[in-house]
Amino acid sequence: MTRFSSHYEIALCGGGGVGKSALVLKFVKGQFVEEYDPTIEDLYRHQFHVDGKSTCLEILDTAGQDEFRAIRDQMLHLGQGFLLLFSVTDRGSFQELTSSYEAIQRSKDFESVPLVVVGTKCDLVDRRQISPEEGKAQADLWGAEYVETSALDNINVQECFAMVVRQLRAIEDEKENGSKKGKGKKSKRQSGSKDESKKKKSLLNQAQCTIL
Ligand SMILES: Nc1nc2c(ncn2[C@@H]2O[C@H](COP(=O)(O)OP(=O)(O)OP(=O)(O)O)[C@@H](O)[C@H]2O)c(=O)[nH]1
Ligand SMILES: [Mg+2]
Repeated sequence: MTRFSSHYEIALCGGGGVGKSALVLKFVKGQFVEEYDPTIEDLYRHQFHVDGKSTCLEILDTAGQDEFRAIRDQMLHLGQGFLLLFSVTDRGSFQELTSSYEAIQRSKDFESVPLVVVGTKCDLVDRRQISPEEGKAQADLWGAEYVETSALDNINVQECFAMVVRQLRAIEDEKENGSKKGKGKKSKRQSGSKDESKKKKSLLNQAQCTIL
């Protein structure tokens, strides 16, 4: 049986005002934040259970506003898994997803990474501009999962973080099974990820941001 990591680093990306901070604050503190205060960069730590197993997440809440993009792009390589957010009420934020996706891809040298596309603010039914089908089709193109959330109504807030944790665990499972099959031989992917974990250490060690 695979011994999963006790902690993972997750980064939230997406355009300004799509609800990244509201989602993470609902997840970590259980509070919905009504006012919009653009993020430069914040870091959170939160322990929770996924499928009966405890895990600690270090969550990087990145800037969506253009003026802070450079800071965001410097930090993305620290993420192991990503939530890519747009607002279902804002087609512009859906179109902006591609540039966030490309920034993630660049930061990970174009290797595939655990990714969940998140359509936020699904409580705003009358203002919807993107259908679930359109959101899912985009996620499928990137080999990602798709989920819709509402930080206001507490819909799928825990679930979107659990989804990315499951993807990370599945990769660990795959690696462990691969190494058993390879009878101790190091695969290219394994040696790469070891280097990466050395280089990466922890978000908490490297982040210049506020830890909340
Ligand atoms: N109705 C509704 N409003 C939301 C939801 N999530 C966020 N909002 C509102 O949307 C606005 C922007 O939310 P933020 O979480 O600050 O957006 P952000 O993506 O962190 O923005 P940046 O930090 O600039 O990138 C705030 O006024 C929130 O109250 C939601 O699920 N439902
Ligand atoms: Mg924010």
